[in-house]
Amino acid sequence: MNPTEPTIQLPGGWSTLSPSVDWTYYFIYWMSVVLFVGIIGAALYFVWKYERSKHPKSEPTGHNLPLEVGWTVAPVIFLALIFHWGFEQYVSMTSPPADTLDIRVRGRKWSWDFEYPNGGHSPELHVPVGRAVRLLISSEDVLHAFFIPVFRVKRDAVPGMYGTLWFRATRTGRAPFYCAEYCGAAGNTPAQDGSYAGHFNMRGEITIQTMQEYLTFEESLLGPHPGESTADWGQRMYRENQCFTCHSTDGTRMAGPSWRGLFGRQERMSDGNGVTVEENYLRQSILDPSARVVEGFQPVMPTYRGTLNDRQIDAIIAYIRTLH
Ligand code: HEC
Ligand SMILES: [Cu+2]
Repeated sequence: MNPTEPTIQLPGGWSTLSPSVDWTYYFIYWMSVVLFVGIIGAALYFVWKYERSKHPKSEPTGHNLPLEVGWTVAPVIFLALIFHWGFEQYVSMTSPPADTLDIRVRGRKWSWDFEYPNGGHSPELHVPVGRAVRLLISSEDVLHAFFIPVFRVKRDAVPGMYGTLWFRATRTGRAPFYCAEYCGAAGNTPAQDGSYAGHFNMRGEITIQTMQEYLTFEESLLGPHPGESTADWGQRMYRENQCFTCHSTDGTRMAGPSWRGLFGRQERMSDGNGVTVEENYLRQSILDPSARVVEGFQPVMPTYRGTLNDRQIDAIIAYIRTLH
């Protein structure tokens, strides 16, 4: 289905849902225009034509059955049609196809966080063109609503439950999204950097791109932040992947060995062999933890194969090297 051009009333329609939504909208709109002009026009005409002073002796003529049946049945047919289209569209809007690409959308005062299938987070929303995308929407505080006008989709973000919506974009480009539920403001006092915070901050632009570009973006989320050194990125991986629940960096013994002074250390494995800790050993410990178990510890570490990619493992090793 082709994208549609913007009009005075509606932005361009960029999803497979938009043509039928727009058709229903314009049908109701033009029906209202015709009825408004017709009814008000007829009323004015009759006021003029049947003015009391022109017909001083006239009496009411009683019923006109065909006319009354007609003006009851005709609107009922139109309303039934509108209901039918609306219901049909509601059903297709709420039943995504089976193979959607799922992105988590979290609203909070006053920003959105998008979490991609590979676990990467970003304040930016990128989606591939032509692929069915499902948004899983939730809120961390108050009511928000996620609204993408070009796709003709909107969904409340309700604390304590998930809302979903789906769409299939029909063209690439950038288009605005909004929070469509007033969610408060921080008051009239600007923050230290001079900015005001509130509901109006929860708008942004969705980027619709080819699958290749989208995958590149998604992959980049797993890399270092701009300006972050490899070791700092590794430290962030240590936090984000919760390695800290078993590994300290200050020498404290937890469920796993501390990372302090780990690099270059001589260690004894539970099979009695000795190891000097270097890159290949660390890499194997992360991808295949039960291959060589440090003496005195239980083999409880999960594998991070498929969770951490090569660059992330390099970054963690760079971080470990800084822990003397
Ligand atoms: C559930 C607890 C647990 C978590 C979570 C955990 N580990 Fe471990 N880790 C262990 C244990 C126990 C050992 C020692 C036994 C072994 O070698 O398997 C260990 C050993 C290691 C070693 C070898 C240490 C040495 O002294 O030789 C490395 C490197 C390591 N883990 C990296 C990581 C990284 C990176 C993460 C996070 C991405 C992580 N671990 C998360 C429990 C954990
Ligand atoms: Cu909001």
